[in-house]
Amino acid sequence: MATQVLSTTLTTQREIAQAVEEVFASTAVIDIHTHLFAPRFENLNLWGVDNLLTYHYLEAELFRTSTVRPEQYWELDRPARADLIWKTMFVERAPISEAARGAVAALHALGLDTNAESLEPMREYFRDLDVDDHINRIFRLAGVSSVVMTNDPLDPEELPFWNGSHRPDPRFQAALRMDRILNLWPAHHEEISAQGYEVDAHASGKSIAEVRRFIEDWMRRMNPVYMAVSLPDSFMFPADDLRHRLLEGAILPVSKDLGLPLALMIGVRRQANPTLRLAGDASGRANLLALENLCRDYPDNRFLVSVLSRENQHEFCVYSRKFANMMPFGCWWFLNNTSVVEEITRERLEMLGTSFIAQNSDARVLEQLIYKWRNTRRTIGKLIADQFALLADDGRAVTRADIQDAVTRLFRTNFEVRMMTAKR
Ligand code: RAT
Ligand code: ZN
Repeated sequence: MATQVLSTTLTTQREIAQAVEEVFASTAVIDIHTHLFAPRFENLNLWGVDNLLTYHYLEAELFRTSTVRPEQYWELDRPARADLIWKTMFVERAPISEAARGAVAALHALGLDTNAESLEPMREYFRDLDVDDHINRIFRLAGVSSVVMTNDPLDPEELPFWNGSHRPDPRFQAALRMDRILNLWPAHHEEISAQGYEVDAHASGKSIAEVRRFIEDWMRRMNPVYMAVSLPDSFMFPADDLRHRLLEGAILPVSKDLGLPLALMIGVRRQANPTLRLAGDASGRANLLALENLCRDYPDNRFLVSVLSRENQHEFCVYSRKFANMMPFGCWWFLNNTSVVEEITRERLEMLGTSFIAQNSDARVLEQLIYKWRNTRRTIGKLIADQFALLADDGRAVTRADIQDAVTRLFRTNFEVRMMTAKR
């Protein structure tokens, strides 16, 4: 784009809105938290209509819409589940919820008939695709340059793919996820022992040092861009618990020494309704004093933070103003709906300017990138345009370069540069 155009002053609200739309359309984002997998992870790399429709956000809605009981649903194979969801939520009624509308947007973007009664023509379409080309096409359609996966070194399904040599795929970066270690130690510590580390049920003796060695070894194997954990609404730090000892003795020191951010995703109530499996998690208000204590007491550590409860968002913004070692990111999970994204992102723009990471998709199925990023561009685009229109009104010349700079920070460099540069 010519410098002249970049430096032209935009005066009307309309010019500003149009420039934001154009800048957004031409800026590929980095999707810093997803559950997608590179093709080398074979069956973990989810794509296609059956996976798209059996997304757990849609499954949760199915049980409100249909009389099918969870135990009956889980007995079906994936195509039968997808057929049921399609019939109930897309054929028999208009799919107006955010997740349902999203599936429509993704299928429509691929040229598929979203009014079809049967899924067969769509299955036919996906059957013939070359996975690698398809990934490139979806990234292009979604305006995404790379995504960060969620990689758990204790996940038995994932483990086999980390053995031996693999060529890194620049489209998919790793993130070392530690939920099983930090939240579910009693059930999973033996899997750490099975990998050759001397740990016990109480994390006593050499355990903490061994967890550190375990994490460092996995760092070398995965080359992650950050370490991550999701935490319950009851999370507290400091605390007289095992999680505290693991964080203090192993995770925080490794994160600091390797210069790798620790992502804290706070406020999930796992398995509020276990019969719904992955769809059974809920959200709860957390005590953000834990965040204050961590950010203040570990000033040389960097934290990427997302908070799940809407009720926590204002204080979260305030804390973000206090701690430069903390980078807020995204509108997570139950927050990733137009109305809530609008509300909390507007407040972040007002209180933090462009010093946060505006969104991530949390996609689990490749094609979801299309709708999640389309929604984000549409919703957050308006908010950015509003801020610039107010700025122009207040007497500052606004240029396309200003807008490009804001969008690049919010969707790329606050992660790529501010979070990643200290990585060794
Ligand atoms: O958004 C989701 O798909 C959730 O199920 C969770 O995976 C959440 O995003 C997480 O990373 O824990
Ligand atoms: Zn997630």
